[in-house]
Amino acid sequence: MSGKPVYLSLGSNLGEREDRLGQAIDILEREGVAVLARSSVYETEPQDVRDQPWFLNMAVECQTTLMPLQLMALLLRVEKEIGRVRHANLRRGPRPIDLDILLFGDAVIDMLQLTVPHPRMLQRRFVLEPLLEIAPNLQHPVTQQPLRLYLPATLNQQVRLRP
Ligand code: GSY
Repeated sequence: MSGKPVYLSLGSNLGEREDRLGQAIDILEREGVAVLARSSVYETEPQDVRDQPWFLNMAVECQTTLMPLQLMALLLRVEKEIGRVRHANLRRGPRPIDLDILLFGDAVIDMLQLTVPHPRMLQRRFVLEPLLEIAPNLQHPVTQQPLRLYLPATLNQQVRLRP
């Protein structure tokens, strides 16, 4: 499969968190997404809504023949299959699985349903740290700056490698 590298962020803070991350990767592969690299699993302090369990987060590099909106629809299906019910009144609360497109090659997409690069990725250590582990030389397609330059400003957010 040829094509540009796509980077996804995976997170879970409900139930058997590590199993859920693995399950999500298995389903993506079953659906034809090639997972080329996966980061370590990190235990991370919740952002936005602070009063909730810590997350496990990781990043993966994929290749897919899907277009960005098709990939987003697949991620929503995977979330559903793993048991996530989206609550309109609890948008940033606990979840068995959360899957986000961080980068889709160097595409810049600004649609109602989907924004790529992910709009909050540069402020989140739980995204940057796993992503830089598997792709230390990535540049942000909008700012054209190396992603590693954004990490220092996030170091107050607690993150530890899962043993
Ligand atoms: O945006 C993804 C869900 N999420 C997370 C997360 O995955 N990890 C951490 N540490 N905090 C989060 N807050 C939200 S919302």
